[in-house]
Amino acid sequence: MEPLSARALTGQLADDLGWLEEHCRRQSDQATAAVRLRLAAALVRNCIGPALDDQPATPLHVAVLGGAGAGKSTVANMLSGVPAAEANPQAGFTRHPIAYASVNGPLSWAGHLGFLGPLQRLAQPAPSSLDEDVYQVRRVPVDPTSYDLLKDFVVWDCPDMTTWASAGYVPRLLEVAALADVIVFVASDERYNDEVPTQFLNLFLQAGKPVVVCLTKMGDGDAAPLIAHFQQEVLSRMPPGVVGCLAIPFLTPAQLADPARLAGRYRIPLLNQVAVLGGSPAATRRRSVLGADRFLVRGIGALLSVARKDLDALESWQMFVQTGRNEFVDRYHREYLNSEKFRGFDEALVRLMELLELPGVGRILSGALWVLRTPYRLLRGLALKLLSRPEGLSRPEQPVLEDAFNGWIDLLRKEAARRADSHPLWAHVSQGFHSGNLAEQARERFQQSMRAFQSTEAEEIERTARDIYEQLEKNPVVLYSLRGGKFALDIAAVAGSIAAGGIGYQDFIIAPLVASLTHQLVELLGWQVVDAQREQTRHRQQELLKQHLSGPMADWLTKWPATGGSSFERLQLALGRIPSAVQQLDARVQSF
Ligand SMILES: Nc1nc2c(ncn2[C@@H]2O[C@H](COP(=O)(O)OP(=O)(O)O)[C@@H](O)[C@H]2O)c(=O)[nH]1
Ligand SMILES: [Mg+2]
Repeated sequence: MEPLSARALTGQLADDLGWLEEHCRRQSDQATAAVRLRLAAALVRNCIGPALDDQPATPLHVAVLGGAGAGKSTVANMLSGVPAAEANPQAGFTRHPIAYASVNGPLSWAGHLGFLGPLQRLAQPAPSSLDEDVYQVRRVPVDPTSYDLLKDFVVWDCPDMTTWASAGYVPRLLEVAALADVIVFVASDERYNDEVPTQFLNLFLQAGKPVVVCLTKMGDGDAAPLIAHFQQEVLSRMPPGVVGCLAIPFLTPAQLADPARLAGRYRIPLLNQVAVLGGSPAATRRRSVLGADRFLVRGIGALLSVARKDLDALESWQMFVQTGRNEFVDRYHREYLNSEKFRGFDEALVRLMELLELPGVGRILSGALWVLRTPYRLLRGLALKLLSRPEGLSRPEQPVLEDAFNGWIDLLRKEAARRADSHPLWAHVSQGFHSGNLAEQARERFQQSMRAFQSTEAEEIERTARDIYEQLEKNPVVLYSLRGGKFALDIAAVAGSIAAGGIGYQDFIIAPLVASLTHQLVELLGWQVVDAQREQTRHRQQELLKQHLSGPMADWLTKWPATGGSSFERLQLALGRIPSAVQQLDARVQSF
């Protein structure tokens, strides 16, 4: 297969991860997995993709993230130096990401295909409370007398992390978190250890993002104890990656309105933490890309484990198809194969015995022996008739096969109905039976396969039976010695017994008896040869059934839920492609 271009590869991978995320969201207990998948897809499209496409490392992106009312907008203003972000007492005021960029800076960074996934860029300025899948870029004028972070960075103010559910505006902040080269995590004195933001913080650290923690709104004297407390209670349980932990105590309205000039005491340490990463943008970007790559490579198992339930359902379906298949084969065996006599083999025995009679002049002698054996033949025929079981016991093959197949399908139908509530896959199968087309399609396939099976089978039986005497016909040396041997045995036995008893009336009884005995002996040997072949044919037939009928049917049934454009087909596609795409991406990132 042609290796995909970097762009096609990242596009496909982000797509597949996105599909899995959607698939998760349809299941009630998969919110965590959906968040991880969303972040993974966003890392591919916003971080790895552009880098592999040679997008310049500048500007770097700093994302301000945290819980509701933590002071994110306030911190975004500290970073940019202008009160451009609407700080608002109303929780959840900011509903979409807003980028603060320098008026003079380039804007090409937003032009990469797939940038921020489903978020559309707003063409017109709008309030940050606009609740849509959008982002906006606000160009801010910078005060030339203070430090300008925006010459190297874009600062992103984001919606609140209030819920772990991957719905509403959470995916929007995940897009920006994935884009970020550095995250400023804001937590206020009142709610510094809220569960949801803390979980997000952990996730971003797993994604290799450097994080600067900003604790806000404490009294001046409480800064140091709060930092110590936060470090002990929260950060000590986190993966590494927190580059700094700062406090911004409660500011005055004047400071809030002019952070560059009036809050420098808190602003400068914060800027230092972030700006240091701007010293070498290429190295910082490379670090972001490697972190994202590691998240994908290490997390691939966890990312795909969301499909565990689907795979389990698929596996249980597969096992059930197999159970049905075993019953199908057993039934064929029980109701047909075991009792089938293969009449062609009886004929083969007759032909074999005929072959052993002498040809030409010998025929007269053979004929004489044949006459001698007449009483035996008559008696034997009678005995066989009396002893043989009635033929009616074995059913013809076709109805047995059809009944067994119907049994198989019925079994699946009932099981699907029984399990329909347990997983969408079973519901899908049950629906397939319900609408009628699954059973119908299966029957059509079965009929086709059955025709192939039966014609191969008939040929095979005929050939094996024919082989029994044809092999002998083709080997004159063996044939003649067998014929001679049998004849010699007949004659010797008859002559011997006459000689032993002398000529007399008794010979009319003894001679036929002895000639019959020797013939019976030879025929017994013949039976053994033919029976062995018959048994072998049964085995062979079982193989043929597997190869032409039960195997292909089981295959087809197993795959049915994942065909015909079903969501399981898409799932299989995603699960099949993601691991190799991650591997290919990793190879490219490593040489990046
Ligand atoms: N007085 C004062 N108010 C603050 C401070 N930090 C945040 N606030 C206020 O707290 C509210 C929420 O802050 P905001 O930055 O909007 O939080 P966000 O929801 O995380 O963006 C706003 O009304 C801010 O003005 C501060 O240091 N001093
Ligand atoms: Mg805000």
